[in-house]
Amino acid sequence: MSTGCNVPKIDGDKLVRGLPAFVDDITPAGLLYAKILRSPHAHARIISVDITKAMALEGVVDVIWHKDVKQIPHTRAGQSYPEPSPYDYTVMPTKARFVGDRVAVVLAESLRIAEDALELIDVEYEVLPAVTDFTQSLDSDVLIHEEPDPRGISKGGESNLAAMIDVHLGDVDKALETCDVVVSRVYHLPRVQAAHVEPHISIAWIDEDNRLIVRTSTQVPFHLRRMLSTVLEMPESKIRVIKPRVGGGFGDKQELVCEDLVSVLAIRTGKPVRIEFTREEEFVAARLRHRQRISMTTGAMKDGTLVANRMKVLADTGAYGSHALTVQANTGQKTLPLYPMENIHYHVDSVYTNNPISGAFRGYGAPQGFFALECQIDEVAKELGMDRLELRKKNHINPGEDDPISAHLNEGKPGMARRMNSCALAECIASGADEIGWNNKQEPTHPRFKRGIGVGLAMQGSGIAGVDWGAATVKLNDDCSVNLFVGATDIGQGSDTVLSQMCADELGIDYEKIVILSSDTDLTPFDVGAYASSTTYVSGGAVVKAATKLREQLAEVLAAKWDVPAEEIIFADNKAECGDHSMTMTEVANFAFYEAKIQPMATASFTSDDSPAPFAAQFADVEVDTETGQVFVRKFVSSCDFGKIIHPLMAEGQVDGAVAQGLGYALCEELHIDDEGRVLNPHFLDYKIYTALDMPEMKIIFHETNEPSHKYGVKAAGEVVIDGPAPAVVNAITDAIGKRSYTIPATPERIWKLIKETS
Ligand code: SMO
Repeated sequence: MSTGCNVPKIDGDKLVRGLPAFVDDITPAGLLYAKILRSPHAHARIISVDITKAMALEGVVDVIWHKDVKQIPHTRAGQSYPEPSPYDYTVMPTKARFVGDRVAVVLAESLRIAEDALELIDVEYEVLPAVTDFTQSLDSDVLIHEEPDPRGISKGGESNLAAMIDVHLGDVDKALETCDVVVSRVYHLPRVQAAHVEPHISIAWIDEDNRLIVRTSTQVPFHLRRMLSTVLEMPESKIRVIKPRVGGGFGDKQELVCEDLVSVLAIRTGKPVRIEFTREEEFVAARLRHRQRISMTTGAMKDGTLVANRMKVLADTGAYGSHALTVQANTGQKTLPLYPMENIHYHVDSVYTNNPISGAFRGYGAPQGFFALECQIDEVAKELGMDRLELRKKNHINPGEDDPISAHLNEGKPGMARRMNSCALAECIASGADEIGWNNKQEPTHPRFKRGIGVGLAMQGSGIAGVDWGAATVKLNDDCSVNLFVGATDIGQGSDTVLSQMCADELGIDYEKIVILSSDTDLTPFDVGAYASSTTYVSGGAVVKAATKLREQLAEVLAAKWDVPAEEIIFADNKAECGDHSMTMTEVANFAFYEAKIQPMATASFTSDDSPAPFAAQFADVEVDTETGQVFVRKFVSSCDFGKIIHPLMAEGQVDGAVAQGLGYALCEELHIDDEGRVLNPHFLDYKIYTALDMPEMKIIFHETNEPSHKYGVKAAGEVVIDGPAPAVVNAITDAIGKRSYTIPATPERIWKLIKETS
C-alpha cells in the first residue's frame, strides 16, 4: 500500500534539479513580449489612445486598446458554468476602474522595448470622481459599473452593490431578548496578497493546425478554455490549454488573469506571445483577499449555551466582482456551522470600489469569518466569566450533527444539507490544548514581555457540494505501467502524487508504476480545477472509480482464462489471485495485450452532494514586548482532522504553509492603498510575509477519521489550517496584555498603542 506512506513526491526530482518544468522554461522561436499600460487614475474614461509614437519604435509589433477588442461582458472567476459571479469585465475596458486597470497592451520583440514603448503611448482620459472607501461605496454618487449585469447578480447600472446575501434561521432579534449575555463587536480585516513565488505567466501561440495553444500557470485549465472561447468568440475545439508545473496559486490563479491578452495578441500577429507579471503587478493587478468589516452580535445563556448569532459582512470587491458573491458566501457558510445555533442571521454586502480587484485566496472568505467568530467566542466567554475552551467545548459541532447553514447557503447555488459524518474536533481540541500547555502557561522570557495563549477552531469543506466534479482516465500498458490522465491541477500542493498513490493502491500495484499527466485540455478529461479544497476528495474520487473500472476489465479477462467468477479475483501486492490461480500484474498486463488483445483503459467521473468538513484546533503561545508592541509567536500547534491522510509529509507541508500565511495575516501582512486608490507597498520590502526564518516552533497533530462518503476516507487539507492562526494569535495577545485588537494585522504599532491607551 502506498497510501498513508511518504512516497517520493512524483515531480520532486525534476523540481529539485531545476529541470525545465514551468511555463517560462520554454522559449518558442520568435517569441514576442507583451506589457500592459495601466491606468494612473482610479476612475477615468479612456477617450482615445494614440499609439503612433509607440508603433514607430523599432521592435514594436503591435499595440492594442479598447477599440481593437470587442466588448464582451464576462467574469474572470474560474468557476463552473454558469458562474455565480457578475459579468462585469471586458478584455480591454473603455473605462479604467482602478489604478492599474488595463488601458493598452504593447507587443514587442523584447521586454525592454515593450517597456520603453509604454512611455510613448498618449492617452486621453476623462478623469471621474472615484470611491475608494468601501464603507462609503453604497452611499456614493459615483457609479463604478454603469452597465447592468446581464444576469442580475450585481446591481451594476443602479448601485455599487456587487453581490448581496441575506439568510435567516429562526429569529435572532427575538432570541437575543431572552439571552443573559449579548455581545456585539466589529472586526476589521486587511487586504492581503497570496505572494506565490511564481508570478502570473502565460505563453500563447498558433499551431500548425491554426489552433490557439495557451501554456499557462493556472489552477483552472478547463474553465480557462471555456472563458477564452467566450471572450475570443472562438470554438473550444480551437483552443488548447496546457498547465505545466505551477509555482503556487493559492486562489490567485483561480481566475482568468492574463491568458486573454496573450491569446488576442497571438491571434492578431500569428506569433508566439509571452506575458509575465512583475511582483509589483502581482500586488496591484492580480487578486487580493477581500477586505472586510464584520459586525457580530452573539447571545448566550449563563450556562454558556450559545443561542443566537448575527454576522454582517461588508466586503470590498474592488473594481470588479469576480468571486464577490462566493467568497463572501463562504465567510458565513464555512464558519457559522462550527457552533450550531437555532437562530442565525447572515448578511453580506459586497461592494464595488475603485480599488484593486479582490478574489480567491486560500480559505476563500473563511479566514475573515473565523477571525471574527473565534475572537467573538473569547469575548463571550469573558462576559460569561467562563473558560474560553470550555465555552467552545460546550457548543462546537459534533459527529452526527447537522450543519445548520449549508442547506440554505452554498456558493451562489441552492444549499445542500450537510451532516458531520466524520469529525474529530473534540480530539483535536484535547490534544492541542495539552500540547500548548493550556493549563500550564509558560513564564515570560524577559521582564518587559507578557505571555499569553490563544485558540482558534476551524472547519472548511472538501469541494463545493453539488457543483465540483472531476474525471480521470487510467490506461494500462503492456509492462504494467499505468498512465493516469487527470484534469485535476497540481499547483505545487502535490495532488499528482496523492492521486497516483490512490490509483496504485486501487490497482494493487506499486506507486512507481504510475505515470501521471496533469493537465492539458486536449489530453486529459475534465476537472473543475484546484480550488475549494477539492482535489484529494473530488478528483481522488474520480481516480479511484476509474482504477476500479480498469481492475474490473482485467478481472473479466482473467475470469475467462481461469474459469472463475470475476468478482472473486483479488488484486493486491502486484498480483492477481483466485484460489490456486495466480499471476503477477506484469503477466496480467502482458496477457491482456498479447493474448486477449485488449487495451485495458477506463474513464470515470466523481461528484458529491456532500462537502465533508475537515477540522482544526490551532493554538498559539505568544510573548508581547510591552515596550515596542512586537509580538513573538513562541509555539504554534495545529491539531487536525483531515480524514485519512494519504501522504503524511505533504499533509504536514499543507499545515506549515497555511500557518505561515496565517501568521502573516495575523501579524504583518497588509496591502496599503491611499485615498486615490494607489497601492503604497507593492513590494516585499514594505509588504512583509512570514518566511521560514520567522516561523515559531511548530507542532502538528493528526487525528485521522474515516470519512464514509469516500472510499479512501479522505477529506481536505489545503485550506482549513489557514483559518485558525489569526484568531489564535490575537486571542493569545489579548490573554497576554488584557486588551484586544479588533483589527489585523496586529502590528507592533497597533499593539503598542493598545498597551499605552489609558482605559
Ligand atoms: S481560494 Mo481557492 O482557489 O478556493
